[in-house]
Amino acid sequence: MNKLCVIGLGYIGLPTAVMFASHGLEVIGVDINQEVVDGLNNGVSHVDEPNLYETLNQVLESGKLKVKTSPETADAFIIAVPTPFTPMKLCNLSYVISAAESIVPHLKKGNLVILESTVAPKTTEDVVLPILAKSGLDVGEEIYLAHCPERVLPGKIMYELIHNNRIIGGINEISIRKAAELYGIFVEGELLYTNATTAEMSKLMENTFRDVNIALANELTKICDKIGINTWEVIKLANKHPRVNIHNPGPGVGGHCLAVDPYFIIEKAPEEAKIISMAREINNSMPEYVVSKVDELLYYAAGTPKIAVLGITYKGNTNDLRESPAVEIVDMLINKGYDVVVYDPYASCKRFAMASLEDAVKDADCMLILADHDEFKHMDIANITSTMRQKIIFDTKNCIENTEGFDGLLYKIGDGRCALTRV
Ligand code: SAJ
Repeated sequence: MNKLCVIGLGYIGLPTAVMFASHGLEVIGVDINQEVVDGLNNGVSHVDEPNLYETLNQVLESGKLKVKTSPETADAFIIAVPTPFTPMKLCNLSYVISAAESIVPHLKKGNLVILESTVAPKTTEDVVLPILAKSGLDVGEEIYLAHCPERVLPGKIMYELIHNNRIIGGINEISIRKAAELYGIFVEGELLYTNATTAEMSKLMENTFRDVNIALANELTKICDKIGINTWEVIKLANKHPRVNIHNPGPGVGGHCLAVDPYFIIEKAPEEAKIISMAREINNSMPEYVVSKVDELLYYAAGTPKIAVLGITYKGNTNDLRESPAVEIVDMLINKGYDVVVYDPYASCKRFAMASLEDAVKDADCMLILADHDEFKHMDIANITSTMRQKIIFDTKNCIENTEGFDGLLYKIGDGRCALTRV
């Protein structure tokens, strides 16, 4: 195995291409976006990931990685293109299909094709395989096909690519062997062999497991709220049991994985996927729940209350806005007539009024924390809130640790207190 073509140079494809190139393969990175290709050829990465930049420049300089807009012949092809969901919450395979079609003219006997993109079960066998067969080669006998889903966490991609276990889901034994040979070049975690459809389902279930468990925590929050007890205390005590791990409630579930992958299972078995569907519904209901709590907290506020939103990303310490519940919450608050100003040290959103922390908080009636950036955890709360009109903090991420000197109201999601009566 000498030459590899990676189709799709996004969050996963680019680090993967760089990783293989830095381990000695001749890699052709392909992206349909000319701007991305031009940028990379000038050493500018559109993916901001720790430790990626240096290695990227090394492999570009050494010529091990070449970046272009169309594929060419190689020994192996990796497809790592996005699989967004359609408005009907179905897996949109258009990028996977066009990526697979783009390599067909370049396929030759002995080639290996890997699908890394997260897809609904059976996509490798029912969608990708027939496309590759158009080459006239026998898929399974003359060319090999596997689904090897990525499982890395943004922010730790370069580390996790090497150290995580990797599922190798081949359409037959020889495909598994060939794919294992490829990933064995740099993967230090365990290589886990299975068939393609099982690999697809395992990847989806990892994120679905997390989504369902977060839904359980969010449901618990609503229940504790009704009963009048503190959710965080319940979770802390229950998690003292050695086999219990209740997740954290919050303003909802975002990102391109947990908020998307469960739908790919629901799509295949809507009647059976009851808990999975319900979990999606519960997590999707959290923005509305947060807004109802803001309404309660600001019930007595005069005029048009000003809300300073801290954090617009889908989770802490990232600039990623995809499926962010915070964006939905801000939209809802604006539609309700609140004056909303957003501060985020990592990201900006053109649709909203963004400001510095000081300006966002000045004269505000409520500080609403929607992402747990480290910066927020260690804020000097007493000082920062001193210019607020009403010192009300609503912490939906339970991230404020130090309240020394703060004389206002700190309300946390799952607090169990009626927000209205506390003001
Ligand atoms: N969240 C909660 N409560 C929690 C944990 C998370 O409300 O207790 C929220 C977060 O705020 C965020 C969302 O869930 O909005 C998702 O965050 P996350 O950190 O759980 O997941 P991702 O989407 O950043 O990354 C996941 C990871 N999957 C798992 O941990 C099973 C990662 O390993 C995968 O590679 C990635 O999805 C992916 O690409 O599939």
